[in-house]
Amino acid sequence: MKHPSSLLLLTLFNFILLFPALTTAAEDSNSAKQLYTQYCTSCHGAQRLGGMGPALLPGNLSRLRKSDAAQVIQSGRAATQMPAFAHTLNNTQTELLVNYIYEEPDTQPEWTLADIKSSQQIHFQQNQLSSQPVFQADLQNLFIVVELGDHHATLLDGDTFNPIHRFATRFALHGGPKYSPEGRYVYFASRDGWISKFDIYNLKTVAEIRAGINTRNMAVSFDGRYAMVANYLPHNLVLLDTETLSPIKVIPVDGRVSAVYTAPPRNSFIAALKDEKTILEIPYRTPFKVRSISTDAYLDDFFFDASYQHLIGASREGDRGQVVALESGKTIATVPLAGMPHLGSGISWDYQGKTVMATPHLKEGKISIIDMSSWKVIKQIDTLGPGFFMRSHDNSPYAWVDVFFGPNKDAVHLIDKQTLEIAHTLKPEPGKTAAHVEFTKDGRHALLSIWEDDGAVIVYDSQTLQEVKRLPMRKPSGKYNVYNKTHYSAGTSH
Ligand code: DHE
Repeated sequence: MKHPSSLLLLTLFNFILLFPALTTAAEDSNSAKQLYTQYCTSCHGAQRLGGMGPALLPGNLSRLRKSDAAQVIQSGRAATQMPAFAHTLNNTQTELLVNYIYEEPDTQPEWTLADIKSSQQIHFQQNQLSSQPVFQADLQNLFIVVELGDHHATLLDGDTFNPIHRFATRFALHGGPKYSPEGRYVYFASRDGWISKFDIYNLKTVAEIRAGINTRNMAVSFDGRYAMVANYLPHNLVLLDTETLSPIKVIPVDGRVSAVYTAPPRNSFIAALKDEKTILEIPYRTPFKVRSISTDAYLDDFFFDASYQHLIGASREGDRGQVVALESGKTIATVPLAGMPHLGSGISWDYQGKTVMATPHLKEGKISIIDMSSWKVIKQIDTLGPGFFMRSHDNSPYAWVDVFFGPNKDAVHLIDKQTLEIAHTLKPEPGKTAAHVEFTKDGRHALLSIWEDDGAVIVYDSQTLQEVKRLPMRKPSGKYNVYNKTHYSAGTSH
């Protein structure tokens, strides 16, 4: 047995040894929190639940090593709004932040069916509103333009290019809004989980609901009855009834959902997971039973052939795409595609009697052209830098692609769809980001964003490439034409 004085000495010794360590740990955690508040909260949310940027919780970072997370903090992340902090944060501060974002939160974030239900806001009952539009225009040739600069959207007449109505949206919309089949309603998803239903005929937001904490995107069924929301947090898909946006079902999944799309000929929604090598198919009918298809790789981004028999998907890190036959669930081909192909931006057209698809790459200045019957890359076109969005129209000889990243962000290439060469390069406003094109219903005009806070939408004659009109807008991002979207035009996003 030890003498009491030696015990005291030992305790003191331990205290001296431990105290600085304890203080440092406490200080570390405080300063990590301070650093997080100062540099990360505005995009990733005070509780790390996501906002403009994704949620930063261990469950959502499972595919990212800590060393890679440190690299992202120091150098930024390609193809996202994440800036580089190398000049602001030293290595110790970066390490503190990395450890902080991999810590489990004090309370696990939850967003249950009850939470979803209680967030629902019905601003107008559908039967109180007119079934006739309160303005005159070709209802099939309307555009919704999302203005990220001040979180608004503009309804634009696609014949006169006059704005019809400008309205507030939720914070940080992401992904293309989705129309009901006849084009009366448009549904928006925000990165922080809000789904809004806007009645175009009455110019009113009629219903809203928060379907998740950190949302990826949403899809609307071909018949317009259901909306499916893909979430990063919680890890689930949420099925809504489009009439009131009431939730029908929460489908828990393993990890984050990469994206969900509607597959009209299959009468189903198709989603892919980011943290499991899995595709999910959910039919548009009760009881919405989930079919699970295993894949050989993670799918961060994917695209379908016109018949929705095949899905081509790729992970951001890999060097090849996978082609999955949806009926059999088998991977039938791999396609060499390095440099982060952005398959979600892919478009397709007829080339020498076959269908080809084109995809930009987020990390390399090139466009890959893939033969959709042999699944071979038939050409890679060098561009002035990595692009984000591609668009065309059956009546346009060109596929338009931006150069979203790098010093040539003000350039837009027009690829001749029959020679597969760059036919023109436009610089609509030197020094300003030019991005995302959409065509009018007849393809005669192409609308392009000057993606800046004091930006504009420029209307081009799509044959002569002359500027027809310039409409000032606050950081206009995507533009979505009712006809092209509701008819699943090959040159546009679905
Ligand atoms: Fe997007 C669509 C994923 C970053 C603006 N983007 C999509 C879709 C996916 C996706 C899966 C299709 C959803 C749909 O339309 O239903 N986006 C990703 C990413 O993984 C990535 C690289 C990283 C991330 O932050 O999530 C990313 N996206 C951005 C941006 O930084 C952009 C430029 C600005 C922003 O809003 O955050 C951006 N993404 C868009 C837009 C669309 C989109 C405008 C719709 C394009 C369309 O024409 O349909």
